[in-house]
Amino acid sequence: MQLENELKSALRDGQFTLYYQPKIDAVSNEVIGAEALIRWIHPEYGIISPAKFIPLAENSGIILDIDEWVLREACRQNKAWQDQGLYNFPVAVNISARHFYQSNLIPMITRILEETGLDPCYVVLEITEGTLIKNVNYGIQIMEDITKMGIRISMDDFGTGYSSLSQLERLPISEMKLDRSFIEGLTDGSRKSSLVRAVIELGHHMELKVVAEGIESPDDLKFLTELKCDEFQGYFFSKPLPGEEFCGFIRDWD
Ligand code: G
Ligand code: G
Ligand code: MN
Ligand code: NA
Repeated sequence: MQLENELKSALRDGQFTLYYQPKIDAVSNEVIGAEALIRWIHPEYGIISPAKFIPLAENSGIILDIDEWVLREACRQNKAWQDQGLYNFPVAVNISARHFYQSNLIPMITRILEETGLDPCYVVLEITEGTLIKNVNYGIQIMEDITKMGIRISMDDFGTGYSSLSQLERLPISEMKLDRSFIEGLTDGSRKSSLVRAVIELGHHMELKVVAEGIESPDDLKFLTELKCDEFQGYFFSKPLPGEEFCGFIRDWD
């Protein structure tokens, strides 16, 4: 409860920061995107994981302000790095389920794009399958409004939540991110690897890019490459990094 009460002042006092984790193209081996991940630098407790405070923020409603701050900061930073000639690739931002159905979502996104001058083609919104449980028809309508703006949508934690395959075909998404649990402990010829292969094929039949999260080892990379995954994200390439370090990572990458 105490942390929950501190969220508002934390936002006001600038205690949140974004880390960035690169996404790597399976074929070209180039960095082709980054996911922005929030961290709370607490004056007393140090770095607090979003796994801990995002649920509290959703509870208290302050998540709307946090999501807005994250989107603005990610767009501002992406535009600044592009202007500095560092790169040209999209930034992916997580939108909480609670925020998704707010009527101010689209106006908020529009305003932030205007303010920051970032082209919408450089923004990806990551939503989880669970977001659609509430109301799939309305959810799809919102997704369509977002994609009409030129923003792409990625289905995060794919395979762990709603997973209604009958609806998948209706979703205006451009990418599915296979949840880490699919990648953990993959071995050749196992039932799990058959499942992952089938899911990746399904994604490709739906004309989606398939991203594997949680790539931690050369073996993970080898398996997922063989299974024709399109993009990778994980500690094997890089942990989520503070902005400065992320710049260094991009400069050194080849
Ligand atoms: O970065 P980390 O692996 O600790 O993130 C833990 C969880 O918090 C993940 O489920 C991630 O999607 C979520 N998360 C991270 N950053 C954000 C954010 O900026 N907004 C929202 N809504 N969730 C986030
Ligand atoms: O739920 P979402 O996919 O948005 O959350 C991403 C989370 O996964 C972040 O908290 C990030 O720190 C974490 N993460 C990223 N790469 C790896 C990895 O290779 N292994 C593990 N265990 N976690 C990872
Ligand atoms: Mn995500
Ligand atoms: Na995920």
